[in-house]
Amino acid sequence: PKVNYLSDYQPPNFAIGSVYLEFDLQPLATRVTNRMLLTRMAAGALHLDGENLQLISVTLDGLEVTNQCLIDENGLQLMTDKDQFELVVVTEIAPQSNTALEGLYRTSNNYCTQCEAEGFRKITYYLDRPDVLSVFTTKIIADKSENRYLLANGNMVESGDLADGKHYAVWLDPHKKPCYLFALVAGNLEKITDTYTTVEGREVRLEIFVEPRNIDKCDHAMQSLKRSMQWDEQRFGLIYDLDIYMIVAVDDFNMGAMENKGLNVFNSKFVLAQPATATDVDYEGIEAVIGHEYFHNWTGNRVTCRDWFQLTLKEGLTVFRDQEFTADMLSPSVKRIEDVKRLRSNQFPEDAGPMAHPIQPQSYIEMNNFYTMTVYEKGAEVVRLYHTLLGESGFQKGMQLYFARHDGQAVTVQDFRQAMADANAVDLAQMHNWYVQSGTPHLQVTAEYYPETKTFTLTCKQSQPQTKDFVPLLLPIGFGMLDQHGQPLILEPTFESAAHVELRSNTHAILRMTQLEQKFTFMDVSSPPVPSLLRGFSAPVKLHFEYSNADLALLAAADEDSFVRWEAMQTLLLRTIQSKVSALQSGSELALSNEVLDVAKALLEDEQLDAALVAMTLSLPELGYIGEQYQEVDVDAIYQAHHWLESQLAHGLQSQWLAAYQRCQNNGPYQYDKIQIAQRMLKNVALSYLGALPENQALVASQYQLQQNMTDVLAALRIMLVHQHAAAQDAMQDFYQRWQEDNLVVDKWFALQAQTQNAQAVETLAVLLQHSDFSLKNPNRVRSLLGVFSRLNLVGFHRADGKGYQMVSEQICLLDALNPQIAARLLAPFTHWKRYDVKRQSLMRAALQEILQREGVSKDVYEIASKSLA
Ligand code: BAL
Ligand code: ZN
Repeated sequence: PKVNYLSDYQPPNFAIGSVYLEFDLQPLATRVTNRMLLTRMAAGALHLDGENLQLISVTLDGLEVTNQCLIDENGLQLMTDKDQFELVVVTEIAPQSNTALEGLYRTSNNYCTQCEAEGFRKITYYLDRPDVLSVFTTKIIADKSENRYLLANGNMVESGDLADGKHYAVWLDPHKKPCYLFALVAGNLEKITDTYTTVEGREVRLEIFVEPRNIDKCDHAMQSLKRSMQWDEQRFGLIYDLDIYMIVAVDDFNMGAMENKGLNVFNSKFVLAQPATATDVDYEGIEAVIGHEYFHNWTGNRVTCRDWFQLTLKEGLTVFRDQEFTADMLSPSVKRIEDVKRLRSNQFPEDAGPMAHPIQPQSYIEMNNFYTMTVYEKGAEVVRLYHTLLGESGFQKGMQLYFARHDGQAVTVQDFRQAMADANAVDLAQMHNWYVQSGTPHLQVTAEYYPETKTFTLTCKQSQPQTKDFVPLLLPIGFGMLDQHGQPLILEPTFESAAHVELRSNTHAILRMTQLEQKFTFMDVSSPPVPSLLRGFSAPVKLHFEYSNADLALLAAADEDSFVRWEAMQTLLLRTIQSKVSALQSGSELALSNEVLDVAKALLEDEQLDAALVAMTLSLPELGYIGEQYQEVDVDAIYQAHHWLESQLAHGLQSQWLAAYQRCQNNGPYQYDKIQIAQRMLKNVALSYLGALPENQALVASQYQLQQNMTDVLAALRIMLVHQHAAAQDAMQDFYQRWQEDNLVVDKWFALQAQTQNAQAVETLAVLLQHSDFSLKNPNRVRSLLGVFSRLNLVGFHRADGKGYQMVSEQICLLDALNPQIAARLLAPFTHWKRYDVKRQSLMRAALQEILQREGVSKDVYEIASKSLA
């Protein structure tokens, strides 16, 4: 397959001033008439992208030229001398047969589209690239009884009835846009409506469309949309620009959602919620994704990407914006910790594996493979670096200049950096290195205290072992110092250090690291301090500092930064698990240290602390993150050690867990607010420890039976399953009976079983694959079962006889023929084969080889499988 390189970028040789699309919708033969006004920008033939299209005719300025077109599997080529002309291309497509869910397809008997990254070429021949911006008019014709609503981007300018039971609508989007932002939806949907009055006093109509059975689950999404609009005005000064904003929820969707101009299409997982069906995590996810897509209207749509290598320009920035939105709506500390966990569990492994790429990739075979944690989440961390370095007001000045310069343009990550630099009159050239180097950087810190001069010196070194010729990054390190009693110390940098130390308060500073190695020295330090490093997780690096367990206990109890407090306790827990892994491997005994128990006890008993932070601090590190610490992952030992520490903490703190559980009970109606969420979080962490002890089975069962809200129900159910409580199977059955008509809840039922690690995990998977509710055609169901099993069920997926690998790889092959994009996603756990023992390595490689050699393998799957075997 062809490889695309950033270095090959050439501007388009034609511009498309306007495009008029007419769709005559039929499930198996939709006719698309595409009328474009083209203007030559440079010499050469006209090449239009197109895939899987049946060409009917091509007309140039009224003359049919169909026979003069060269057609191949990638598109259509036409030679012409003209500099300006109208081209009309008529094609036919079959949305009903489109299982890849890219282009125009059917979902629950409705029509919808997904065009990013390169799906528009499956709808019609076009210059399918983000730097071709055009004004779109869309006419939709369809059977009226089956398609009550006909929707496209912009404002509806005309509609009416036609013969044969059909009707039509015409939509005009006044904003120039690339075709990846095109959308069309038609079907028998229902809607809820509301309005939002902008800060300028303009009224915007808000509409959320869903299948009729879901109409009572849209309120949270609507409230989230209104909060997003208000927040973007208040924090970024950005106002919505059309008279209408529509969201459509569909059950079959490859991504989470899509920011099409004025007509977002959403995976129903990120719209539908009621307390009985959705957890706190779901509610937060909905608010975040609604916000994310809304924020794209400026960062993505008004200013878009020059080419797909710039994807992080809009995604890193928009993820950063949605993170800040959630932080402002709920709790900044909790949100920061959640994001760091996500990054470490999902992006760090990607950056250490064969698919590692910089946030600005340099090449791709299939662009869909680069909608990654790296481009999105590490990209957001890099945007956060600008924010950390420039502060909120400097960052906002940079954003304003970015929009002033580039509104209506398709630009690059360099343009963003230049706006940040120019607006603040600073040199940010070194930030470039974050965009072109892959791999998680290591930050090695050592400290020296000099009693005679009362000075304290930190020596910081940055490196990236896998990156050849690593060049140093501009790396801000959040920093403070505590004395041996946990009191914060006043920071007094020496003259030489002062230029690189930015004091944000008396006790908190940003150390600006620009070299491979750098020293920072502080004066008037009366005794050896404990440094608090990387506060707020100020850069996406792996920090190495030789803390003693006592230092960690002190930081966990007393630091002013909640991330550092959380991190210190997590490191203590991680160390304990690692010691237990070693003990298991060498056949020796290990007892839990009092240190860990004492800190945990103090945190749990302090009722003044934020319950959410306590819950997160006392949750054990995730298995994947523990595995990350090892060159070779000993699956069984890690799982056993994790289990062991859980029961030690459960036993050692039983009365404290019970007290916390009772303290956090709330019998009032469900609210999605910071306080209730925090209470449920701590309550359910407490219950999960309690549930590890057989005597608490009744307590867990009664929480399930109360059926207060999905957060509590699901937590109880998970605990019952994990610890094999006597009532587990009955409860699972009850749950399925209750919710079998609700797809999103059935997804949870599949996911719960898929992630339960026990000796029968593979057999359970086999049974679930045969379940009548399982389907490879629904991406959410595939992710719930196969995605969850292969990512989170270490014991099952990595079963020593290779049955786990075999079962998943067979499904990947079947899926590749239907939906290559989702099939390629499922490969990720196989790509890390180098991290396992020799026997597992060879089983995983064999699975990859088999997948790769399959006849008709898609380029999506080919790219990932071949790169991971190379
Ligand atoms: N642009 C693809 C979906 C998203 O990131 O919003
Ligand atoms: Zn996005």
